[in-house]
Amino acid sequence: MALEYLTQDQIHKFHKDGYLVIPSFLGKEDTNALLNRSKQLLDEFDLDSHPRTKFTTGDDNHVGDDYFLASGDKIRFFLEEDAVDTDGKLNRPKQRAVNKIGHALHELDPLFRKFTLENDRLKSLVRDLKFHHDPVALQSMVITKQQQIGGEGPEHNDSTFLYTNPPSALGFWIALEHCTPTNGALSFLPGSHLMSTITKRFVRLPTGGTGFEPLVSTEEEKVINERAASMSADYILETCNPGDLVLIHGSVLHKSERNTSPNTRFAYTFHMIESPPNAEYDAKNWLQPTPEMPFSRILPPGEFNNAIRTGTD
Ligand SMILES: O=C(O)CCC(=O)C(=O)O
Repeated sequence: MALEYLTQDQIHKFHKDGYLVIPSFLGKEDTNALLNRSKQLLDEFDLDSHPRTKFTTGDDNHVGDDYFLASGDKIRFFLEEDAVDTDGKLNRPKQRAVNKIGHALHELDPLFRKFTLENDRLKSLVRDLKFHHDPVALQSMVITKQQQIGGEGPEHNDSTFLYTNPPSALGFWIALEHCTPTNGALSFLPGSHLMSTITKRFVRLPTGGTGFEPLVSTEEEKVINERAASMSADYILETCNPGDLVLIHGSVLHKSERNTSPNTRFAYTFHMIESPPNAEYDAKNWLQPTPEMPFSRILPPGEFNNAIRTGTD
C-alpha cells in the first residue's frame, strides 16, 4: 500500500534507532495555538483548591497521591519540586511553578483533541508506521520544563509506565518551543529498544501510592543497567524546533536534563498502545481507563492496521 505521510527511510530509521524526529509535523499557527492554550490553562489553574502535588520522578519517591492517581480522565496540574517551599507555599507565580499538565488533554480539551484524536495527518502516520493493529490514545501531557528549575527527566523507557503484554507503548512528543542543549532537549540512546531494557514497571501499590515492581532478577537488572551505562556516551541530543514531532518507541531509553536556561521548554506529549486481543493493558498500571472515559481509538470505526506487532522491536 502507498505511504500517506512518512517515507520508507523514516520508517526504517524509526525501527533502527527506536525514535524518529519528524520536522514541522505541526505548522507555526497550530503550534502557537497549542502553546497559547497551554499558557491559558496555567492562567486559569486554581491554586487555592490544589493539594500541592509535586511531580517527582525518583525510584523511591515517584508521585502517587490521589490527585495524581485520579488524573487519567482529568486535566490536572503537577508542580515543580523546586517551586514549592517546605511550608507548601509557591516561591514563584503559579504559571512558572507547574511542571506538567495532565493526563486527559486529548479527550477533554477541544484544541488538544483536534490535534490528537481528530488529526488526519496523525492517522496517516499511524497507517504508515503500522506499529499497532488497533491503536488507542492515553496519557496526554503538556510538559512545561520551567526556566531555571525545570527538573531533569531521568533515563527511562515509556513501557515501564504504560505496561501492556506484550509491550506496545509508542510516545508522540511535539515541541511547542525551541528545545536546546540548555533548556532540556530530549536525548536518546539509539538502538536501546532492541536490548531487553524493560526491567521494572510502575504500578499502583495495593497499600496505596505507587512504586516500581521488578520484571527481571536483581542480577539481570544489574547487567542491563551496566550495559546501558557503558553506552551512555552514545546518547544523542535532539534539538527541536517548535512543531517538530518525535516518535518514541516504548522500549527506547531517553532522558532530558534540567532546564538551566532563562527560557521555558513547553512540549505536548501523548501515547498510544495496542488494544486487546493483541495486547493486554495491565490492571496494575497507574493510569486506568474509566467506564466514562475508555481509551479512544485512533483509526476510524471498522479500520485496523493490517500488520500486527508482537514483542518489543
Ligand atoms: O519532555 C521531557 O522532558 C520528558 C518527556 C519524556 O521523557 C516522556 O514523555 O517519556
